Amino acid sequence: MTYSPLSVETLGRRLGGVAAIAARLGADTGKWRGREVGDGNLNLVFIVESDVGAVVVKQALPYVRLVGESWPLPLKRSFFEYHALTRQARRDPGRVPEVYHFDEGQALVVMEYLHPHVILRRSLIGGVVHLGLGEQLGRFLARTLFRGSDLSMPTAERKADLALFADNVALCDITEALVFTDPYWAAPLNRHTSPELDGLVAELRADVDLKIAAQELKLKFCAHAETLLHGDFHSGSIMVHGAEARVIDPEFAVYGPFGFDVGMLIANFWLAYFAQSGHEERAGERDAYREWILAVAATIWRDFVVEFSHLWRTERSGILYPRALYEDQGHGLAAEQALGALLHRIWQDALGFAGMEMHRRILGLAHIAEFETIADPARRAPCEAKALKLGRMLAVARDRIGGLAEIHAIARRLELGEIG
Ligand code: SR1
Ligand code: MG
Repeated sequence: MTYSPLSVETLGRRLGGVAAIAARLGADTGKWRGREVGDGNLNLVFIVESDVGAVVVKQALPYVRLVGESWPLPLKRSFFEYHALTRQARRDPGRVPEVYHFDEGQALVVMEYLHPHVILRRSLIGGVVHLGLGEQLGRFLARTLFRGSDLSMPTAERKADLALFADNVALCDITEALVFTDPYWAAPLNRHTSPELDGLVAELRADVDLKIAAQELKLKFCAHAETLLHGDFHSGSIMVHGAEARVIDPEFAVYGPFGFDVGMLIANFWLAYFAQSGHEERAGERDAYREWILAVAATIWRDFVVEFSHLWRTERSGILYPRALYEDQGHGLAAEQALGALLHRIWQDALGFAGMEMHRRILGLAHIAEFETIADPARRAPCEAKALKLGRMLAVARDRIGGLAEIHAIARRLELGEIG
């Protein structure tokens, strides 16, 4: 059958014959209840339930949902999502939804319904704490990034994956344009809180050091194929329930630099930090929550380092930094030194990517609910301005920033209006 988008009405007829789905919902499609719940920028997402079970059906549309049919987008992104999910499931078991069925022609993935999980952004807007969040996300980053690289994989397998994901051209193109280029000029699809931010936006577009930083980071993203990335790792790609976090939506998966996913994710916590004052009914009522957000960011990095270092010492079986050259020659200390240098470079890259993400979510096409749900522009703009300023510092000074404590001290002072 040629590709055709699903609808609530056609779900039963189109999917009823798939054994893996019938095994979960029952074979009587008359008892299936479907609803479309997609609120992302690209795809259709259905929850299909019956009295005996539930599944999620995610189907790519041949265009960008956020923009419409004027922006065509290959269906093949569903293929990349499926392949990324299978690899992430092996590299960090239990952290991504289980895949029940993949249909390449229909560009659809049927997977585990995470319930009663919600998108992490909703919690960050609502002021909800999730214990263990930073630990789980830091470990996921370390495990997927280390195990997807030449530090760990048999190199023939790694090169085959590099070739497979290299075809994810259209989604890379979105990132290359929307993250690294468009925020820094008056690109047609850009928008920002106007007129409140007009002055700052003009300043940033005139900032040549920032433009250079953005293109240096774009070069890393395009050309440094170090490991398999999630590729779109923000708080809309994480579902949470209590103390459990699950990672979804890796359709932007591609080989890229270790620091990319790390920086994009941590940036989303810093964005949420600056959004809090727009959601407070009384000034200061979210002080403790703000501190929790910074603590999560710090824990992500800390546990990324801890787990990555553990894997370096126990699973370094790829062609890079071979044990034969280090430990087996009595040069264990040199291996530790090499690890430290690599982590330091990942840290600097991550800060740069974080700066880009903080800018594009305020200046570009794809904004985030943390800010968008602050209805009053007079309240939203100061939150966004603080994030833009921190983002600029991270991008331009990424090789001169000591540690998270330094960044968080600056974030607090920006928040309090002590610096601007
Ligand atoms: C046109 S797509 C815009 C954004 O949505 C996705 O979630 C990615 O973040 C992309 O950059
Ligand atoms: Mg997504």
